[in-house]
Amino acid sequence: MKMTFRWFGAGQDSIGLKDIRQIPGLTGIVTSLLDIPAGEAWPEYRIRAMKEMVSAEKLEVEVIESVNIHEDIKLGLPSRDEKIENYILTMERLAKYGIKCICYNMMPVLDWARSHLYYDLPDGSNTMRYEATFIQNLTPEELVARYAKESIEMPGWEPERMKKIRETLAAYEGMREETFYANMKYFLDAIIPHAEHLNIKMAVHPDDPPQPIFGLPKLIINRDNIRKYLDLYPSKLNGLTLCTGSLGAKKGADIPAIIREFGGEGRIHFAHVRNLKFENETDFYESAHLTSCGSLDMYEIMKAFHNINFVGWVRPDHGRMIWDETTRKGRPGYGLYDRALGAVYLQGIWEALEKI
Ligand SMILES: [Mn+2]
Repeated sequence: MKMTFRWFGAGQDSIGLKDIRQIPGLTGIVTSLLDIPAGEAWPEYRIRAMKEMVSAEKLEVEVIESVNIHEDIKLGLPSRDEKIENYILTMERLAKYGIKCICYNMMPVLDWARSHLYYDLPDGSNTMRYEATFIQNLTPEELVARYAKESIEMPGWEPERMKKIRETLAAYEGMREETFYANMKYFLDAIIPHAEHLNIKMAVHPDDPPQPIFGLPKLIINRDNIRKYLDLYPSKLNGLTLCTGSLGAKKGADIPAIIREFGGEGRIHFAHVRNLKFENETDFYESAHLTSCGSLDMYEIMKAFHNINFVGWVRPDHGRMIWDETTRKGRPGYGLYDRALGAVYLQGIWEALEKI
């Protein structure tokens, strides 16, 4: 296991690489070029500059999260071919600079969604929360406006993209699950041969949360659908980002079993490991990483990774905002301190597993 930490990039993150470097046990960061719209090829000079900046702090960058998939690809529009060509160009350029894994997701229109970005917890910290009925009672525009008001820009919620939300939602209306899978297959058929040639591990991130919002198809949400997606192109390079918080937001999901099954086949390349606390069947808030703070058993999750001899990248995921972080305007879920505590906690479990 290699412990990493998400950094949003120069000018995009209020947390600096110098601070991240002081978190014990990290090998590197996971980053992206957030200002480049989905569908465009990443310029080589930008990749080089990012790589140099990270290397200067003696941190590795081997994982990109994310190179986003243009909506035309998910919808299967004729214009998808040009976007796929740009995607492959980006993969080639990233490989040249030592990138070994690309995380992406197949969520239609909306990226991840929460009802509350700063939900107060009794200990004085705050965190993100998902309340199903709250979201169901909002229009898409209201949800977007809510995010715009409460927060700085968040990845996946770029204002330009959100302006067209009604139009994009309409494009998905009536789209059958099988069509969506066929569009995904078209994409994988095009890119995985290049991933094999470049030795870049492609790691799809599950849909978050694992339930439909505004009637949009949500497919990568459970064991069976992950199997279906990975079977669309049976190559080890067509793999998974195992996100405990996304898959775990469906009550009863057996995450250790999913890790053993797909990890045992070498199909898990990257992992987001975090906890959440259920308030009822569908609603939850994002708790501190410890097992005792949430509803997921983090020891069993790390044990499953240990059992499969996981050698990929792990990062702590969303944390609470603690120690007055909110006033510094960190991105919701991506403060420094609680994620740093999470990184150290997960490494503590791992050390114990190694020594048993
Ligand atoms: Mn995740």
